[in-house]
Amino acid sequence: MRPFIHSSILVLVLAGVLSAETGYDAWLRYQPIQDANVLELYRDLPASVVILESSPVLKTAQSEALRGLRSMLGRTLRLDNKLPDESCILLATLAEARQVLTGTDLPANLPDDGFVLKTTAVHGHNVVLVTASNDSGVLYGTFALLRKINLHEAVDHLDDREEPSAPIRWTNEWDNLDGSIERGYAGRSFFFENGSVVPDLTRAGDYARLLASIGINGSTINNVNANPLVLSSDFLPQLVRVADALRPWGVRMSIAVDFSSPKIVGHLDTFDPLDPKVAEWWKNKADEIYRAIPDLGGFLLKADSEGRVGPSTYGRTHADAANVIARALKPHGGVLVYRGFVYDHHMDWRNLKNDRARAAYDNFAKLDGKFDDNALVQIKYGPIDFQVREPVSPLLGALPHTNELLELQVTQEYTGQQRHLCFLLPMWKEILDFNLHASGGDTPVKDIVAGKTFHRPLGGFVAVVNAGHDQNWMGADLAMANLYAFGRMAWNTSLPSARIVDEWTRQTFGDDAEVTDTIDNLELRSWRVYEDYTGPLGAGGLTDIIGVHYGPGIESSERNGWGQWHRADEHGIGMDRTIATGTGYIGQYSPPVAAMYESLEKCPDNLLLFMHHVPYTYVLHSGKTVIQHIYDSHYEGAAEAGRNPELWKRLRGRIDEDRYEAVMTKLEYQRGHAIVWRDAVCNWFFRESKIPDAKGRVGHHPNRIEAEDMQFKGFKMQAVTPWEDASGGNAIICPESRCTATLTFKGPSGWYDLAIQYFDQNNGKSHFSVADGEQSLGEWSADLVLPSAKLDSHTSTWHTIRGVALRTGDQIHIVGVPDSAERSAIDYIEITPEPR
Ligand code: GCW
Repeated sequence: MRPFIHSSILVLVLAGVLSAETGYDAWLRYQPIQDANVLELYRDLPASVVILESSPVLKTAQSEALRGLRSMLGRTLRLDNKLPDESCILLATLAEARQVLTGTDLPANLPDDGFVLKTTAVHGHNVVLVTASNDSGVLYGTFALLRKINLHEAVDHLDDREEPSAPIRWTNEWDNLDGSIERGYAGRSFFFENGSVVPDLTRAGDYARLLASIGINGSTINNVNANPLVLSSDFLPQLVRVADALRPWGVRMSIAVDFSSPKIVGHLDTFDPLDPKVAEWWKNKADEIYRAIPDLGGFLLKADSEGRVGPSTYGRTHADAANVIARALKPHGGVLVYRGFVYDHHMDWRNLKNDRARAAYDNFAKLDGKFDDNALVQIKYGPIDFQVREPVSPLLGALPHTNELLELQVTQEYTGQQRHLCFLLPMWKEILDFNLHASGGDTPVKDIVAGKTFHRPLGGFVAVVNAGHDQNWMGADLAMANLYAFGRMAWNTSLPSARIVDEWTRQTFGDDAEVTDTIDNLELRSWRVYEDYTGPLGAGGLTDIIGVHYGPGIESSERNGWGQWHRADEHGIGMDRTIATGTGYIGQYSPPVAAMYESLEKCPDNLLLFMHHVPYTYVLHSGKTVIQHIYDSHYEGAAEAGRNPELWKRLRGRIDEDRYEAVMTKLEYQRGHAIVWRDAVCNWFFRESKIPDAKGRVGHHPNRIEAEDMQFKGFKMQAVTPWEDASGGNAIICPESRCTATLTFKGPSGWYDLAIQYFDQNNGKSHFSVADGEQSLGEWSADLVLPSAKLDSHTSTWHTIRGVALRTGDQIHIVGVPDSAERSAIDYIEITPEPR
């Protein structure tokens, strides 16, 4: 018998116990390398890491190198501030490197933030050089070096040069000063609470570290629906603290401002952008802020949109509004970002020529060339609003003389709010690679927004992230891939999706092949799967448009002024946006693109209903009718989402238990909610079109027993609105303190899975239990955080009890115990033979 446990095993066991995986470290876990062959790759790595100047960002780079190498290689390097008489890792700007590495061939220049990794030598000693034209570039190079090691790549003969695709790579955070986050799905703000900046900004600094590691160089920290108070002099010291927290990571803070600030904060009698008093006010305000925060990135402005005031108050243009602020920022090197998301949300829905999709182009294309050089127009990728499928915004191709930013969303506002897995990089890549033929030739979106196509001085990429206080930043472990992907894509628009996701998986979960294959595959399929069970053929807008944008709400988009119309009726579906007979939207594209969309024959199926109104019987390129496509895609998508828990199961024991369980819970939830989506959409279109599903599925659920068909004690029937949010349009609710619903099992004896569809509101935590006769089968609390206090498609949830032995004639009882306003509502139970 061996008397001792080997000490390295003990260390490992302890490390496993001590470091519960919360997801906080995200892709920067720097997992210790165990494999001796891999460790061997780094055996000759130098023992010291050197910086020659102690700027905050270079110091950050040095300590990050120490941290990463210590964690991955188990080695603690020496920190030096001059070249030692031995080999070293040198983190230096080009100017510094030139002075000490006289014999090394260094690039004459590099664009800001670009870097070089190079293995070289000085006085016979090996030097691993990370160099760049600015400090941030050195930091990005350091992260690149660490990433290589994290991915187990050799680093002994380095000769890499990387340049960012575009100068601006920012996040927008829609954080309110009260600590809430608009369209945030990961808890409260880590910047603000109760009208102030939080006392402890550690978390903000850790967030900046994550951003820096993927090359993001700026962050707008407050909601575009801006509180004017951010510009009050009293608030400035607080902003200074946030800027201080982000600065060591090379992340420049910027702020969203309210256009009426000269009046509200400055007490002028006007905010007319052409009034000299107003210009003076903006100038003084910028001077004041830059005295305190010299590296502020600039201001972001949402004006004349969704109730925000803007230049229209005085009959001025968006360019007038942008320029008055841009000129105030210019002397300080700041930029003014003006949102292109301007539309009328009181449009008359009866007028078939009205079209929200036209708005951005109609508002801005005519102003091309009128914006100052340090102003940018930030344009959402599609003409509507972050839908699961939209064509590329035509405005992106219509501003050759204006700086542009492409706006994407990491926060999954319309794509499942992080409760559903939806990895958006494949969508973003389609957008980036889309050829707008803006100047007749090849002009992919990625080159236009980077400023390359039209030789603009500024340009780039922005993502609305809305990271929050939840341990894992986005509220879901797998959703973090979207943040990682945004940064990597903005840094290098040519990196393939598969490469980016695989980098993320390896760094986040380790390099076990089963783990990487499973997670990469789940992520890469997930956007298509989500699109399949939510929105068909570019129709968009099948969610609850005027509410929380989460579950299905097929008609919510219609008969109101918000303009996300799909115009489905008993005959057909889709918006006619053609030049010939429709809203003329298609005419906003260049001729080759317009010709593709205008023609029914050439229009791709996946955007058909965005561009055309067609009957349900219209036959797609796929050979299916539109209605059959709607049914099939929803059934296929839900079935695919339904398989995800099974796939995830393979990872039990291969990753840490904490994240295994957390992800499994999410995937199980998604499986049930995908069915809510499938049924609501299919039932609604069946009722409307009256065309049955050729495969006989819609409206037929052989394993389903409606709650209203059970025998109940205490429960009462309740109609659900809209009707498609509940199976059969009805649920049962418990108005008493405890209610029971009973059914007699009529199937053959055997093994079954039971799924109970219930409603988990956010105004109570009711309790459910299920029993077979006297024997308990399971119990749970309805305690998910879902965005509604009603019986509806947002709260409809299911709970599965697997592997139950049932006999014909068994009595199954479901007991509900309500809590507060949540009345233990049940929609149905599904009893399915256990899959073999
Ligand atoms: O998508 C919509 C959101 C709003 C948001 C707006 C915008 C911040 O539903 O919550 O407001 O877009 O982008 O300005």
